[in-house]
Parts: sequence; structure tokens; C-alpha cells
Amino acid sequence: MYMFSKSLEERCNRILRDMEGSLTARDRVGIQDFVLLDAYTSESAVLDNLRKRFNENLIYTYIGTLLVSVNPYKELGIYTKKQMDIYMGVNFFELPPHIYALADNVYRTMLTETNNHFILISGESGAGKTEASKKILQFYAVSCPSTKLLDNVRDRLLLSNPVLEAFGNAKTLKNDNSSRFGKYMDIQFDHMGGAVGGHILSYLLEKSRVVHQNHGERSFHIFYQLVEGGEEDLLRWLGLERNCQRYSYLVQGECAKVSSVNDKSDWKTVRKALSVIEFSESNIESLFAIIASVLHLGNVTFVADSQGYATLNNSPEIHWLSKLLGIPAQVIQVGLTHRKIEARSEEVLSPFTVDQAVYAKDALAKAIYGRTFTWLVNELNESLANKVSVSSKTTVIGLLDIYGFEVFSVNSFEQFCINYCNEKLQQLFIQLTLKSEQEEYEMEGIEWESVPYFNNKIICDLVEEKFKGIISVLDEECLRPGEATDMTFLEKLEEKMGGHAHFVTHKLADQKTRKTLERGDFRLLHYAGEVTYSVVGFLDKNNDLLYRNIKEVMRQSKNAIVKHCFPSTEPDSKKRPETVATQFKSSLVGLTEILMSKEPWYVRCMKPNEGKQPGLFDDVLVRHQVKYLGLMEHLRVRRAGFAYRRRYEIFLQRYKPLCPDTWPNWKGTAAEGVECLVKHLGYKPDEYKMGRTKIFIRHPRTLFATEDAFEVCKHELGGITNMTYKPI
Ligand code: AD9
Ligand code: MG
Repeated sequence: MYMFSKSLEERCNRILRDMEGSLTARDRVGIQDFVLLDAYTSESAVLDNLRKRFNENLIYTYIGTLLVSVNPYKELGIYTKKQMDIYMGVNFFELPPHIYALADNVYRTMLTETNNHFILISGESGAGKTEASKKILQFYAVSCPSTKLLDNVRDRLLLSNPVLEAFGNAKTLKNDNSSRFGKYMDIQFDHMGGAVGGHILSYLLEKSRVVHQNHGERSFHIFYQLVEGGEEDLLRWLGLERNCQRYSYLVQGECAKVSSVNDKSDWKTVRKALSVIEFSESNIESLFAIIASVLHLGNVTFVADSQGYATLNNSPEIHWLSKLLGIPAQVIQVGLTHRKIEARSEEVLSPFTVDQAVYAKDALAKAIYGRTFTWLVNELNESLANKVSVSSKTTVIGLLDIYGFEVFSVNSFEQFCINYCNEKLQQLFIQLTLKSEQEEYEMEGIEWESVPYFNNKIICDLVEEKFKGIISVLDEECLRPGEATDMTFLEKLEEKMGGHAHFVTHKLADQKTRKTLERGDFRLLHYAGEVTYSVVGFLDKNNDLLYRNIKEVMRQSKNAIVKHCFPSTEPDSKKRPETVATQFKSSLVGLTEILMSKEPWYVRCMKPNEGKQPGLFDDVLVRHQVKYLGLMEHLRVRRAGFAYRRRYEIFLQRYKPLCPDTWPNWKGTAAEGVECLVKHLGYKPDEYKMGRTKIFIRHPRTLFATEDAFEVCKHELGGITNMTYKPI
């Protein structure tokens, strides 16, 4: 027990004996805020606390205002309207941690400070990011002011989700509803707090999934929804059979049916959502014509003629493609089997081999789908655009639901991009957290003690630096078609990056490390740990090549969306389009700028086990996530100096019964009251600091002792009934 004034200590001891263990709750359910862990630098202590809470179905824990969430893989009954009501308008730390507490706090801070905010939700696949972002949106849908006009906006915001999920999510081995794109969504509020509009940005859709899925995985939900749920008339019009097995693009993973997914009812939801969002019927028709076209395209097969060139029989697929895309069959046929090349300033058609034709066909399917997805996001944005309060100023809360750090047994270009994205976000996170900590200290007039931390700028530079970074080297190689290969790319990397502390390959490694690397690998030492990438496919995926003449074919389409997606103004392939990695890099620069101009909040999602099972907490897996989510780093920054801080008013209101001078009412200022209170409790001078508006307490044990005394006092007085919450 901390040094209390004599009489209080005596009373405490007596009552503690009587209460026998009722104060051991902290031991059983852990603590609500990691900042108050004494052994805050110990990964094991963090893990223990998470486990304790998870076993009690307490999935949320704070690090200050950061929310850590562990996927329970079961319904907990904690997202009811009643729960929302409980959290609405209540001070952040006064109730047990919850996503609603965070959502509410962000909302109210935005309204009082009239500034912009964002909530970064990160975590690995299946950790619960998308669910978290939906819970936040639902909370706002219920808690924000309601009028007829606003309700319409609210419905659109909510319904944009099932539409985006249908086109951008798929079943993977890790998650039956895995988002295959990064999403940033702004919700715009007027000065009264009404949600008046929204805007969505999407990042790097994994369109390769359209043509290929690993075993146990599916393509994007919309394909199965259409085939399973589409009305008879519609399917007939699209030339589709109600049988996913008929479509080559849908059966590669050999699991067209997923028990946790109901394609039929999801189809209905999406169909209805499209109407509410006010997509025109003709656009909806064109959209489904495209989805069907992709399926038909997938079934197109080529045979080699006597010279080995690809030919196409006048197959039913071409007929349907021609009908649905509004392009003459002959034009499609030639487009799929030839490419245009320049020979002596003349353009000639050069025939494909079968392999080349298959490659071009897949490239087309990916391009059509990818571009349609972009179109869809733009349409959603039109529908979400603020038409309610155009004249007055709005503030926004951004929700970033982005792929977490990924490490597989084989990692490719996609993982490289995703992990690079996480490096950028980690950098932003450290910068913003340090900055806000420093600012708070300055504002409170308390001296800042610098914190040692790992600055991952060195890795960001390694990837993105102009002329020198990995992306530059990759782009250079992509400029040498015919000569460059994935292996020459690796050699160039070895030339340029050799000696870099965060880069290693088989050739560059010492003997021991060499054994763990293949010849076609490079390994990056990310802030979150090592990842080995296989260079196979890097050039191809980065080029994302679509032949010029097939684009010209698409331009002739009578399908309004296709026409829009392949505009005649698109720069010709004579001028190379930006590579995928470079586009991604630019979009991340844009995202960083958006985020830097807003106040940050964080949700870190974790998965407790790989088996999607409730009640199972896999220590090794969670420990790994604690590490790569940067929790220890964040904790260190938050704990530099002082573990705990509270506004004087709140601190005094809670603990004033512990001192005869402050109980029941203190006449002076809150700061003076707190000073008087802590002196009475016997806080040592170096244990706390009085800021301008807050008290700062160095060690959690001081607070715990105070809290224990409060519990005792509450018990003894029996009358402080309005204080039911436990802030720690
Ligand atoms: V991915 O990177 O898009 O593959 P997410 O988005 O992190 O992934 P998601 O939110 O889709 O994961 O959650 C995966 C599944 O876990 C959901 O479909 C739910 O079945 C389950 N889940 C997630 N969060 C919760 C929760 N708070 N309560 C109950 C949950 N179940
Ligand atoms: Mg998701």
C-alpha cells in the first residue's frame, strides 16, 4: 500500500481484510490500459494482460487512447443499441474500453475542436479491421443527429459497405470475407454533428484474384452472388448458368461454396443497396454485363493452328462477350489473338502463341475488373458527396482500413507493396505520436524527456528513394523488355543495395544466413521483422501490361461503363504508363498527406489464433502481432516520463473522498484541490507533476494505490453511488 495518511491507511487495511480478495479483480481480468502495466517494457507482461482479458471475453484494452482489439470469433453481445447509448457522450476513460468509446471520443473531440481526425485500423488479415470500421460507422449512424435528409446520407454510408465488399472482398485461407483492397473513407459532419457526406479512396485492389485463386480461396464475392442469387431473367440475359462450377475463373480454388457466406441473400442486399445508392438501372445492367463478361472471358480457350499460333473457334463465349460488351465478335476475336507491333513505321498485327493469348486474355479480365472497381468507387463517391450542407464548413473523421503487415511462406510483389505501406504508416505513427506527446508536455508546461525509438525511415528510403530505392530499380528493369528478367532485377538490387543493413540476398549473406535464402530471394529487415521475398513475377506484376490493340478494342464498347473505363483520351502505350509500384508509392504519398493534416487515433486489431476459433489464445501468434503492430514502441513512447495523466477536474471529482479537505466539496480551483489531495495521500514530489490542466503521475503503482484506497473508501462510505466505473 502506498503511503497514506495514518487514519486512511488503517481504515484501508481493515476493510481490505474484510473484503478478502475483491481487489484481486485486476489480477484476474488484467488492466484496462497497458500504460499502467508496471513491466510495460516486457512483451510477456503485455501478452499476459491480453490473455487474461481475452479469457474473460474482454477483447478491448487501451494504450492511452489507442485501442487494442482481439478478435473473439464469436458474438459477444457488446454491440447493441443499449451499449451504444451507454458509451454516448461519456468520458473516454470512465467506462471499460470499447470501440464505441473511441468512436464517441473522436466524434466529440471533432465537434469541440472543429478539426479533422482519422482512425487508423490496422492488423493482419482476419484480425477484425473491417468489422471494427463497420462498428464505428454503425455507432455514428445511431448516435448522430437525425433528419430525413441526414438519414438518407446515413443509409448511403452504411450501404456503400456491402457493395464495396461484394466487389472488393473474397474468401481467402485467412478470412472468409477478406478485403482485397485498402480503404480510406472520410465521413463528413456539419457543425451540428450530422453526417452529411462521405468519400472513399481505394488502394491496390488485388485484381490477379479474378483469374487465379489459390486452393481453398475464391474470387471476389460478386461473381458467386450473381451466379447463385441473380434472377432467372437476368441470368438468361447475361448468358449465365446457375452453376459456379461452369466458370473456369470461379473454380480454381475448388471452393465455390463457403459455409459462412450466403451468396444468395448477399446478392439481395447488394442489389437493394445499389438502388438506395441511386445507381441508375442502366448502370446496374452494364455493371452486371461486365461481371458476366469476365466469366465468359474466363471460359474462352485457344487452340494452336498448324503454325503454332492461337486461334479461336467462333465459340459461344465470344458471342456473349460481343453481346454484353457491344463489340463485334470479329473484333474481339482478332483482339484476343494478336497484338499490334510497329514494323518499319508501319503497324502490323502479329499473332499470339496459345500461351501469349491466354496471358493477354487474363490481362484483359484483370484490367476490365480493376477499372470497373475504380469506376464503382467513383460512383459511390458521387452518391456520397455532400449535398446537404454545401455552404457551411464540414469536419471529417477518416477511417483507414488497410492491410496489415503480411508474412507468408512465399512472399511476392503484393506482400512487398503491402509491407512497404505498413512501413510508411509506422513512420507516420511514430512521428505523430511523438509529436503529440511532445506537444502535450509543452502545452502543460512539463519538460519533455526524449525517448529512444527505432526510426524506420531507413527502410522506407530503401524501398522508395528516387533513383536508388528498390522501386526505382524495379521500374528501370521494367523499361528493358526482352532483356530484363526477375533475376536481372535481383542482380541490380545486389549491385545497388549490397551492404545495406536492412537488405540481404543469398549472394550477399554470410554463411549462416545463406542457408535460409534461395537464389531468387531478397530479404528485407522490416521494422516488424524479416520478410523474404521471391522475385518471381515482380517485373510482370509491376508492368501490369495490357496490349494497346486490346485497349482499342475495348474503346469500341457500347457498354457505358467499359467505354468510360477505356477512354480514348488514355495515353497510348507508346508513352509508358506508370508502373504499379510507382502508382502505389504516389498513392501512399497522397494518403500520408491526407493523414498528416488530421488528428490521429488508432485501433490495433489482433487475431488470437489461425483457426478462426473462439476462446483460443495462441501465445506465439499474439506475441508476434504485439511486435509487428508496434505496440511495444507505442507503449514506450506513451510511457516515457509519465504513465498517467488526467484533467484536474476529473481526477478531483473521483478521488476527493480520500481527503477530509476536499470531501465533500472543494472550494478552490481543481488544480489546488488535486494538490491538496495528493499531499494528503503522501505522493512523493518526483512521483507527479502538476501541468496547466492535468496532473501527471509517473508510475502506475501510485495510481493503483489511490484507486484501491478509493474502492475501500467507497465501500466504507457506501454513499458514492454515482461512481460505478473503474478507470483502470
Ligand atoms: V482482412 O485484412 O480484410 O482479410 P480483417 O478486415 O482484419 O481481415 P474482418 O474484420 O473481416 O477481418 O474479420 C474477420 C472475421 O472475424 C469476421 O468476419 C467475423 O467473423 C470475425 N470478427 C471480427 N471482429 C469481430 C468482433 N468484434 N466480434 C465478433 C468478429 N467477431
Ligand atoms: Mg477487411
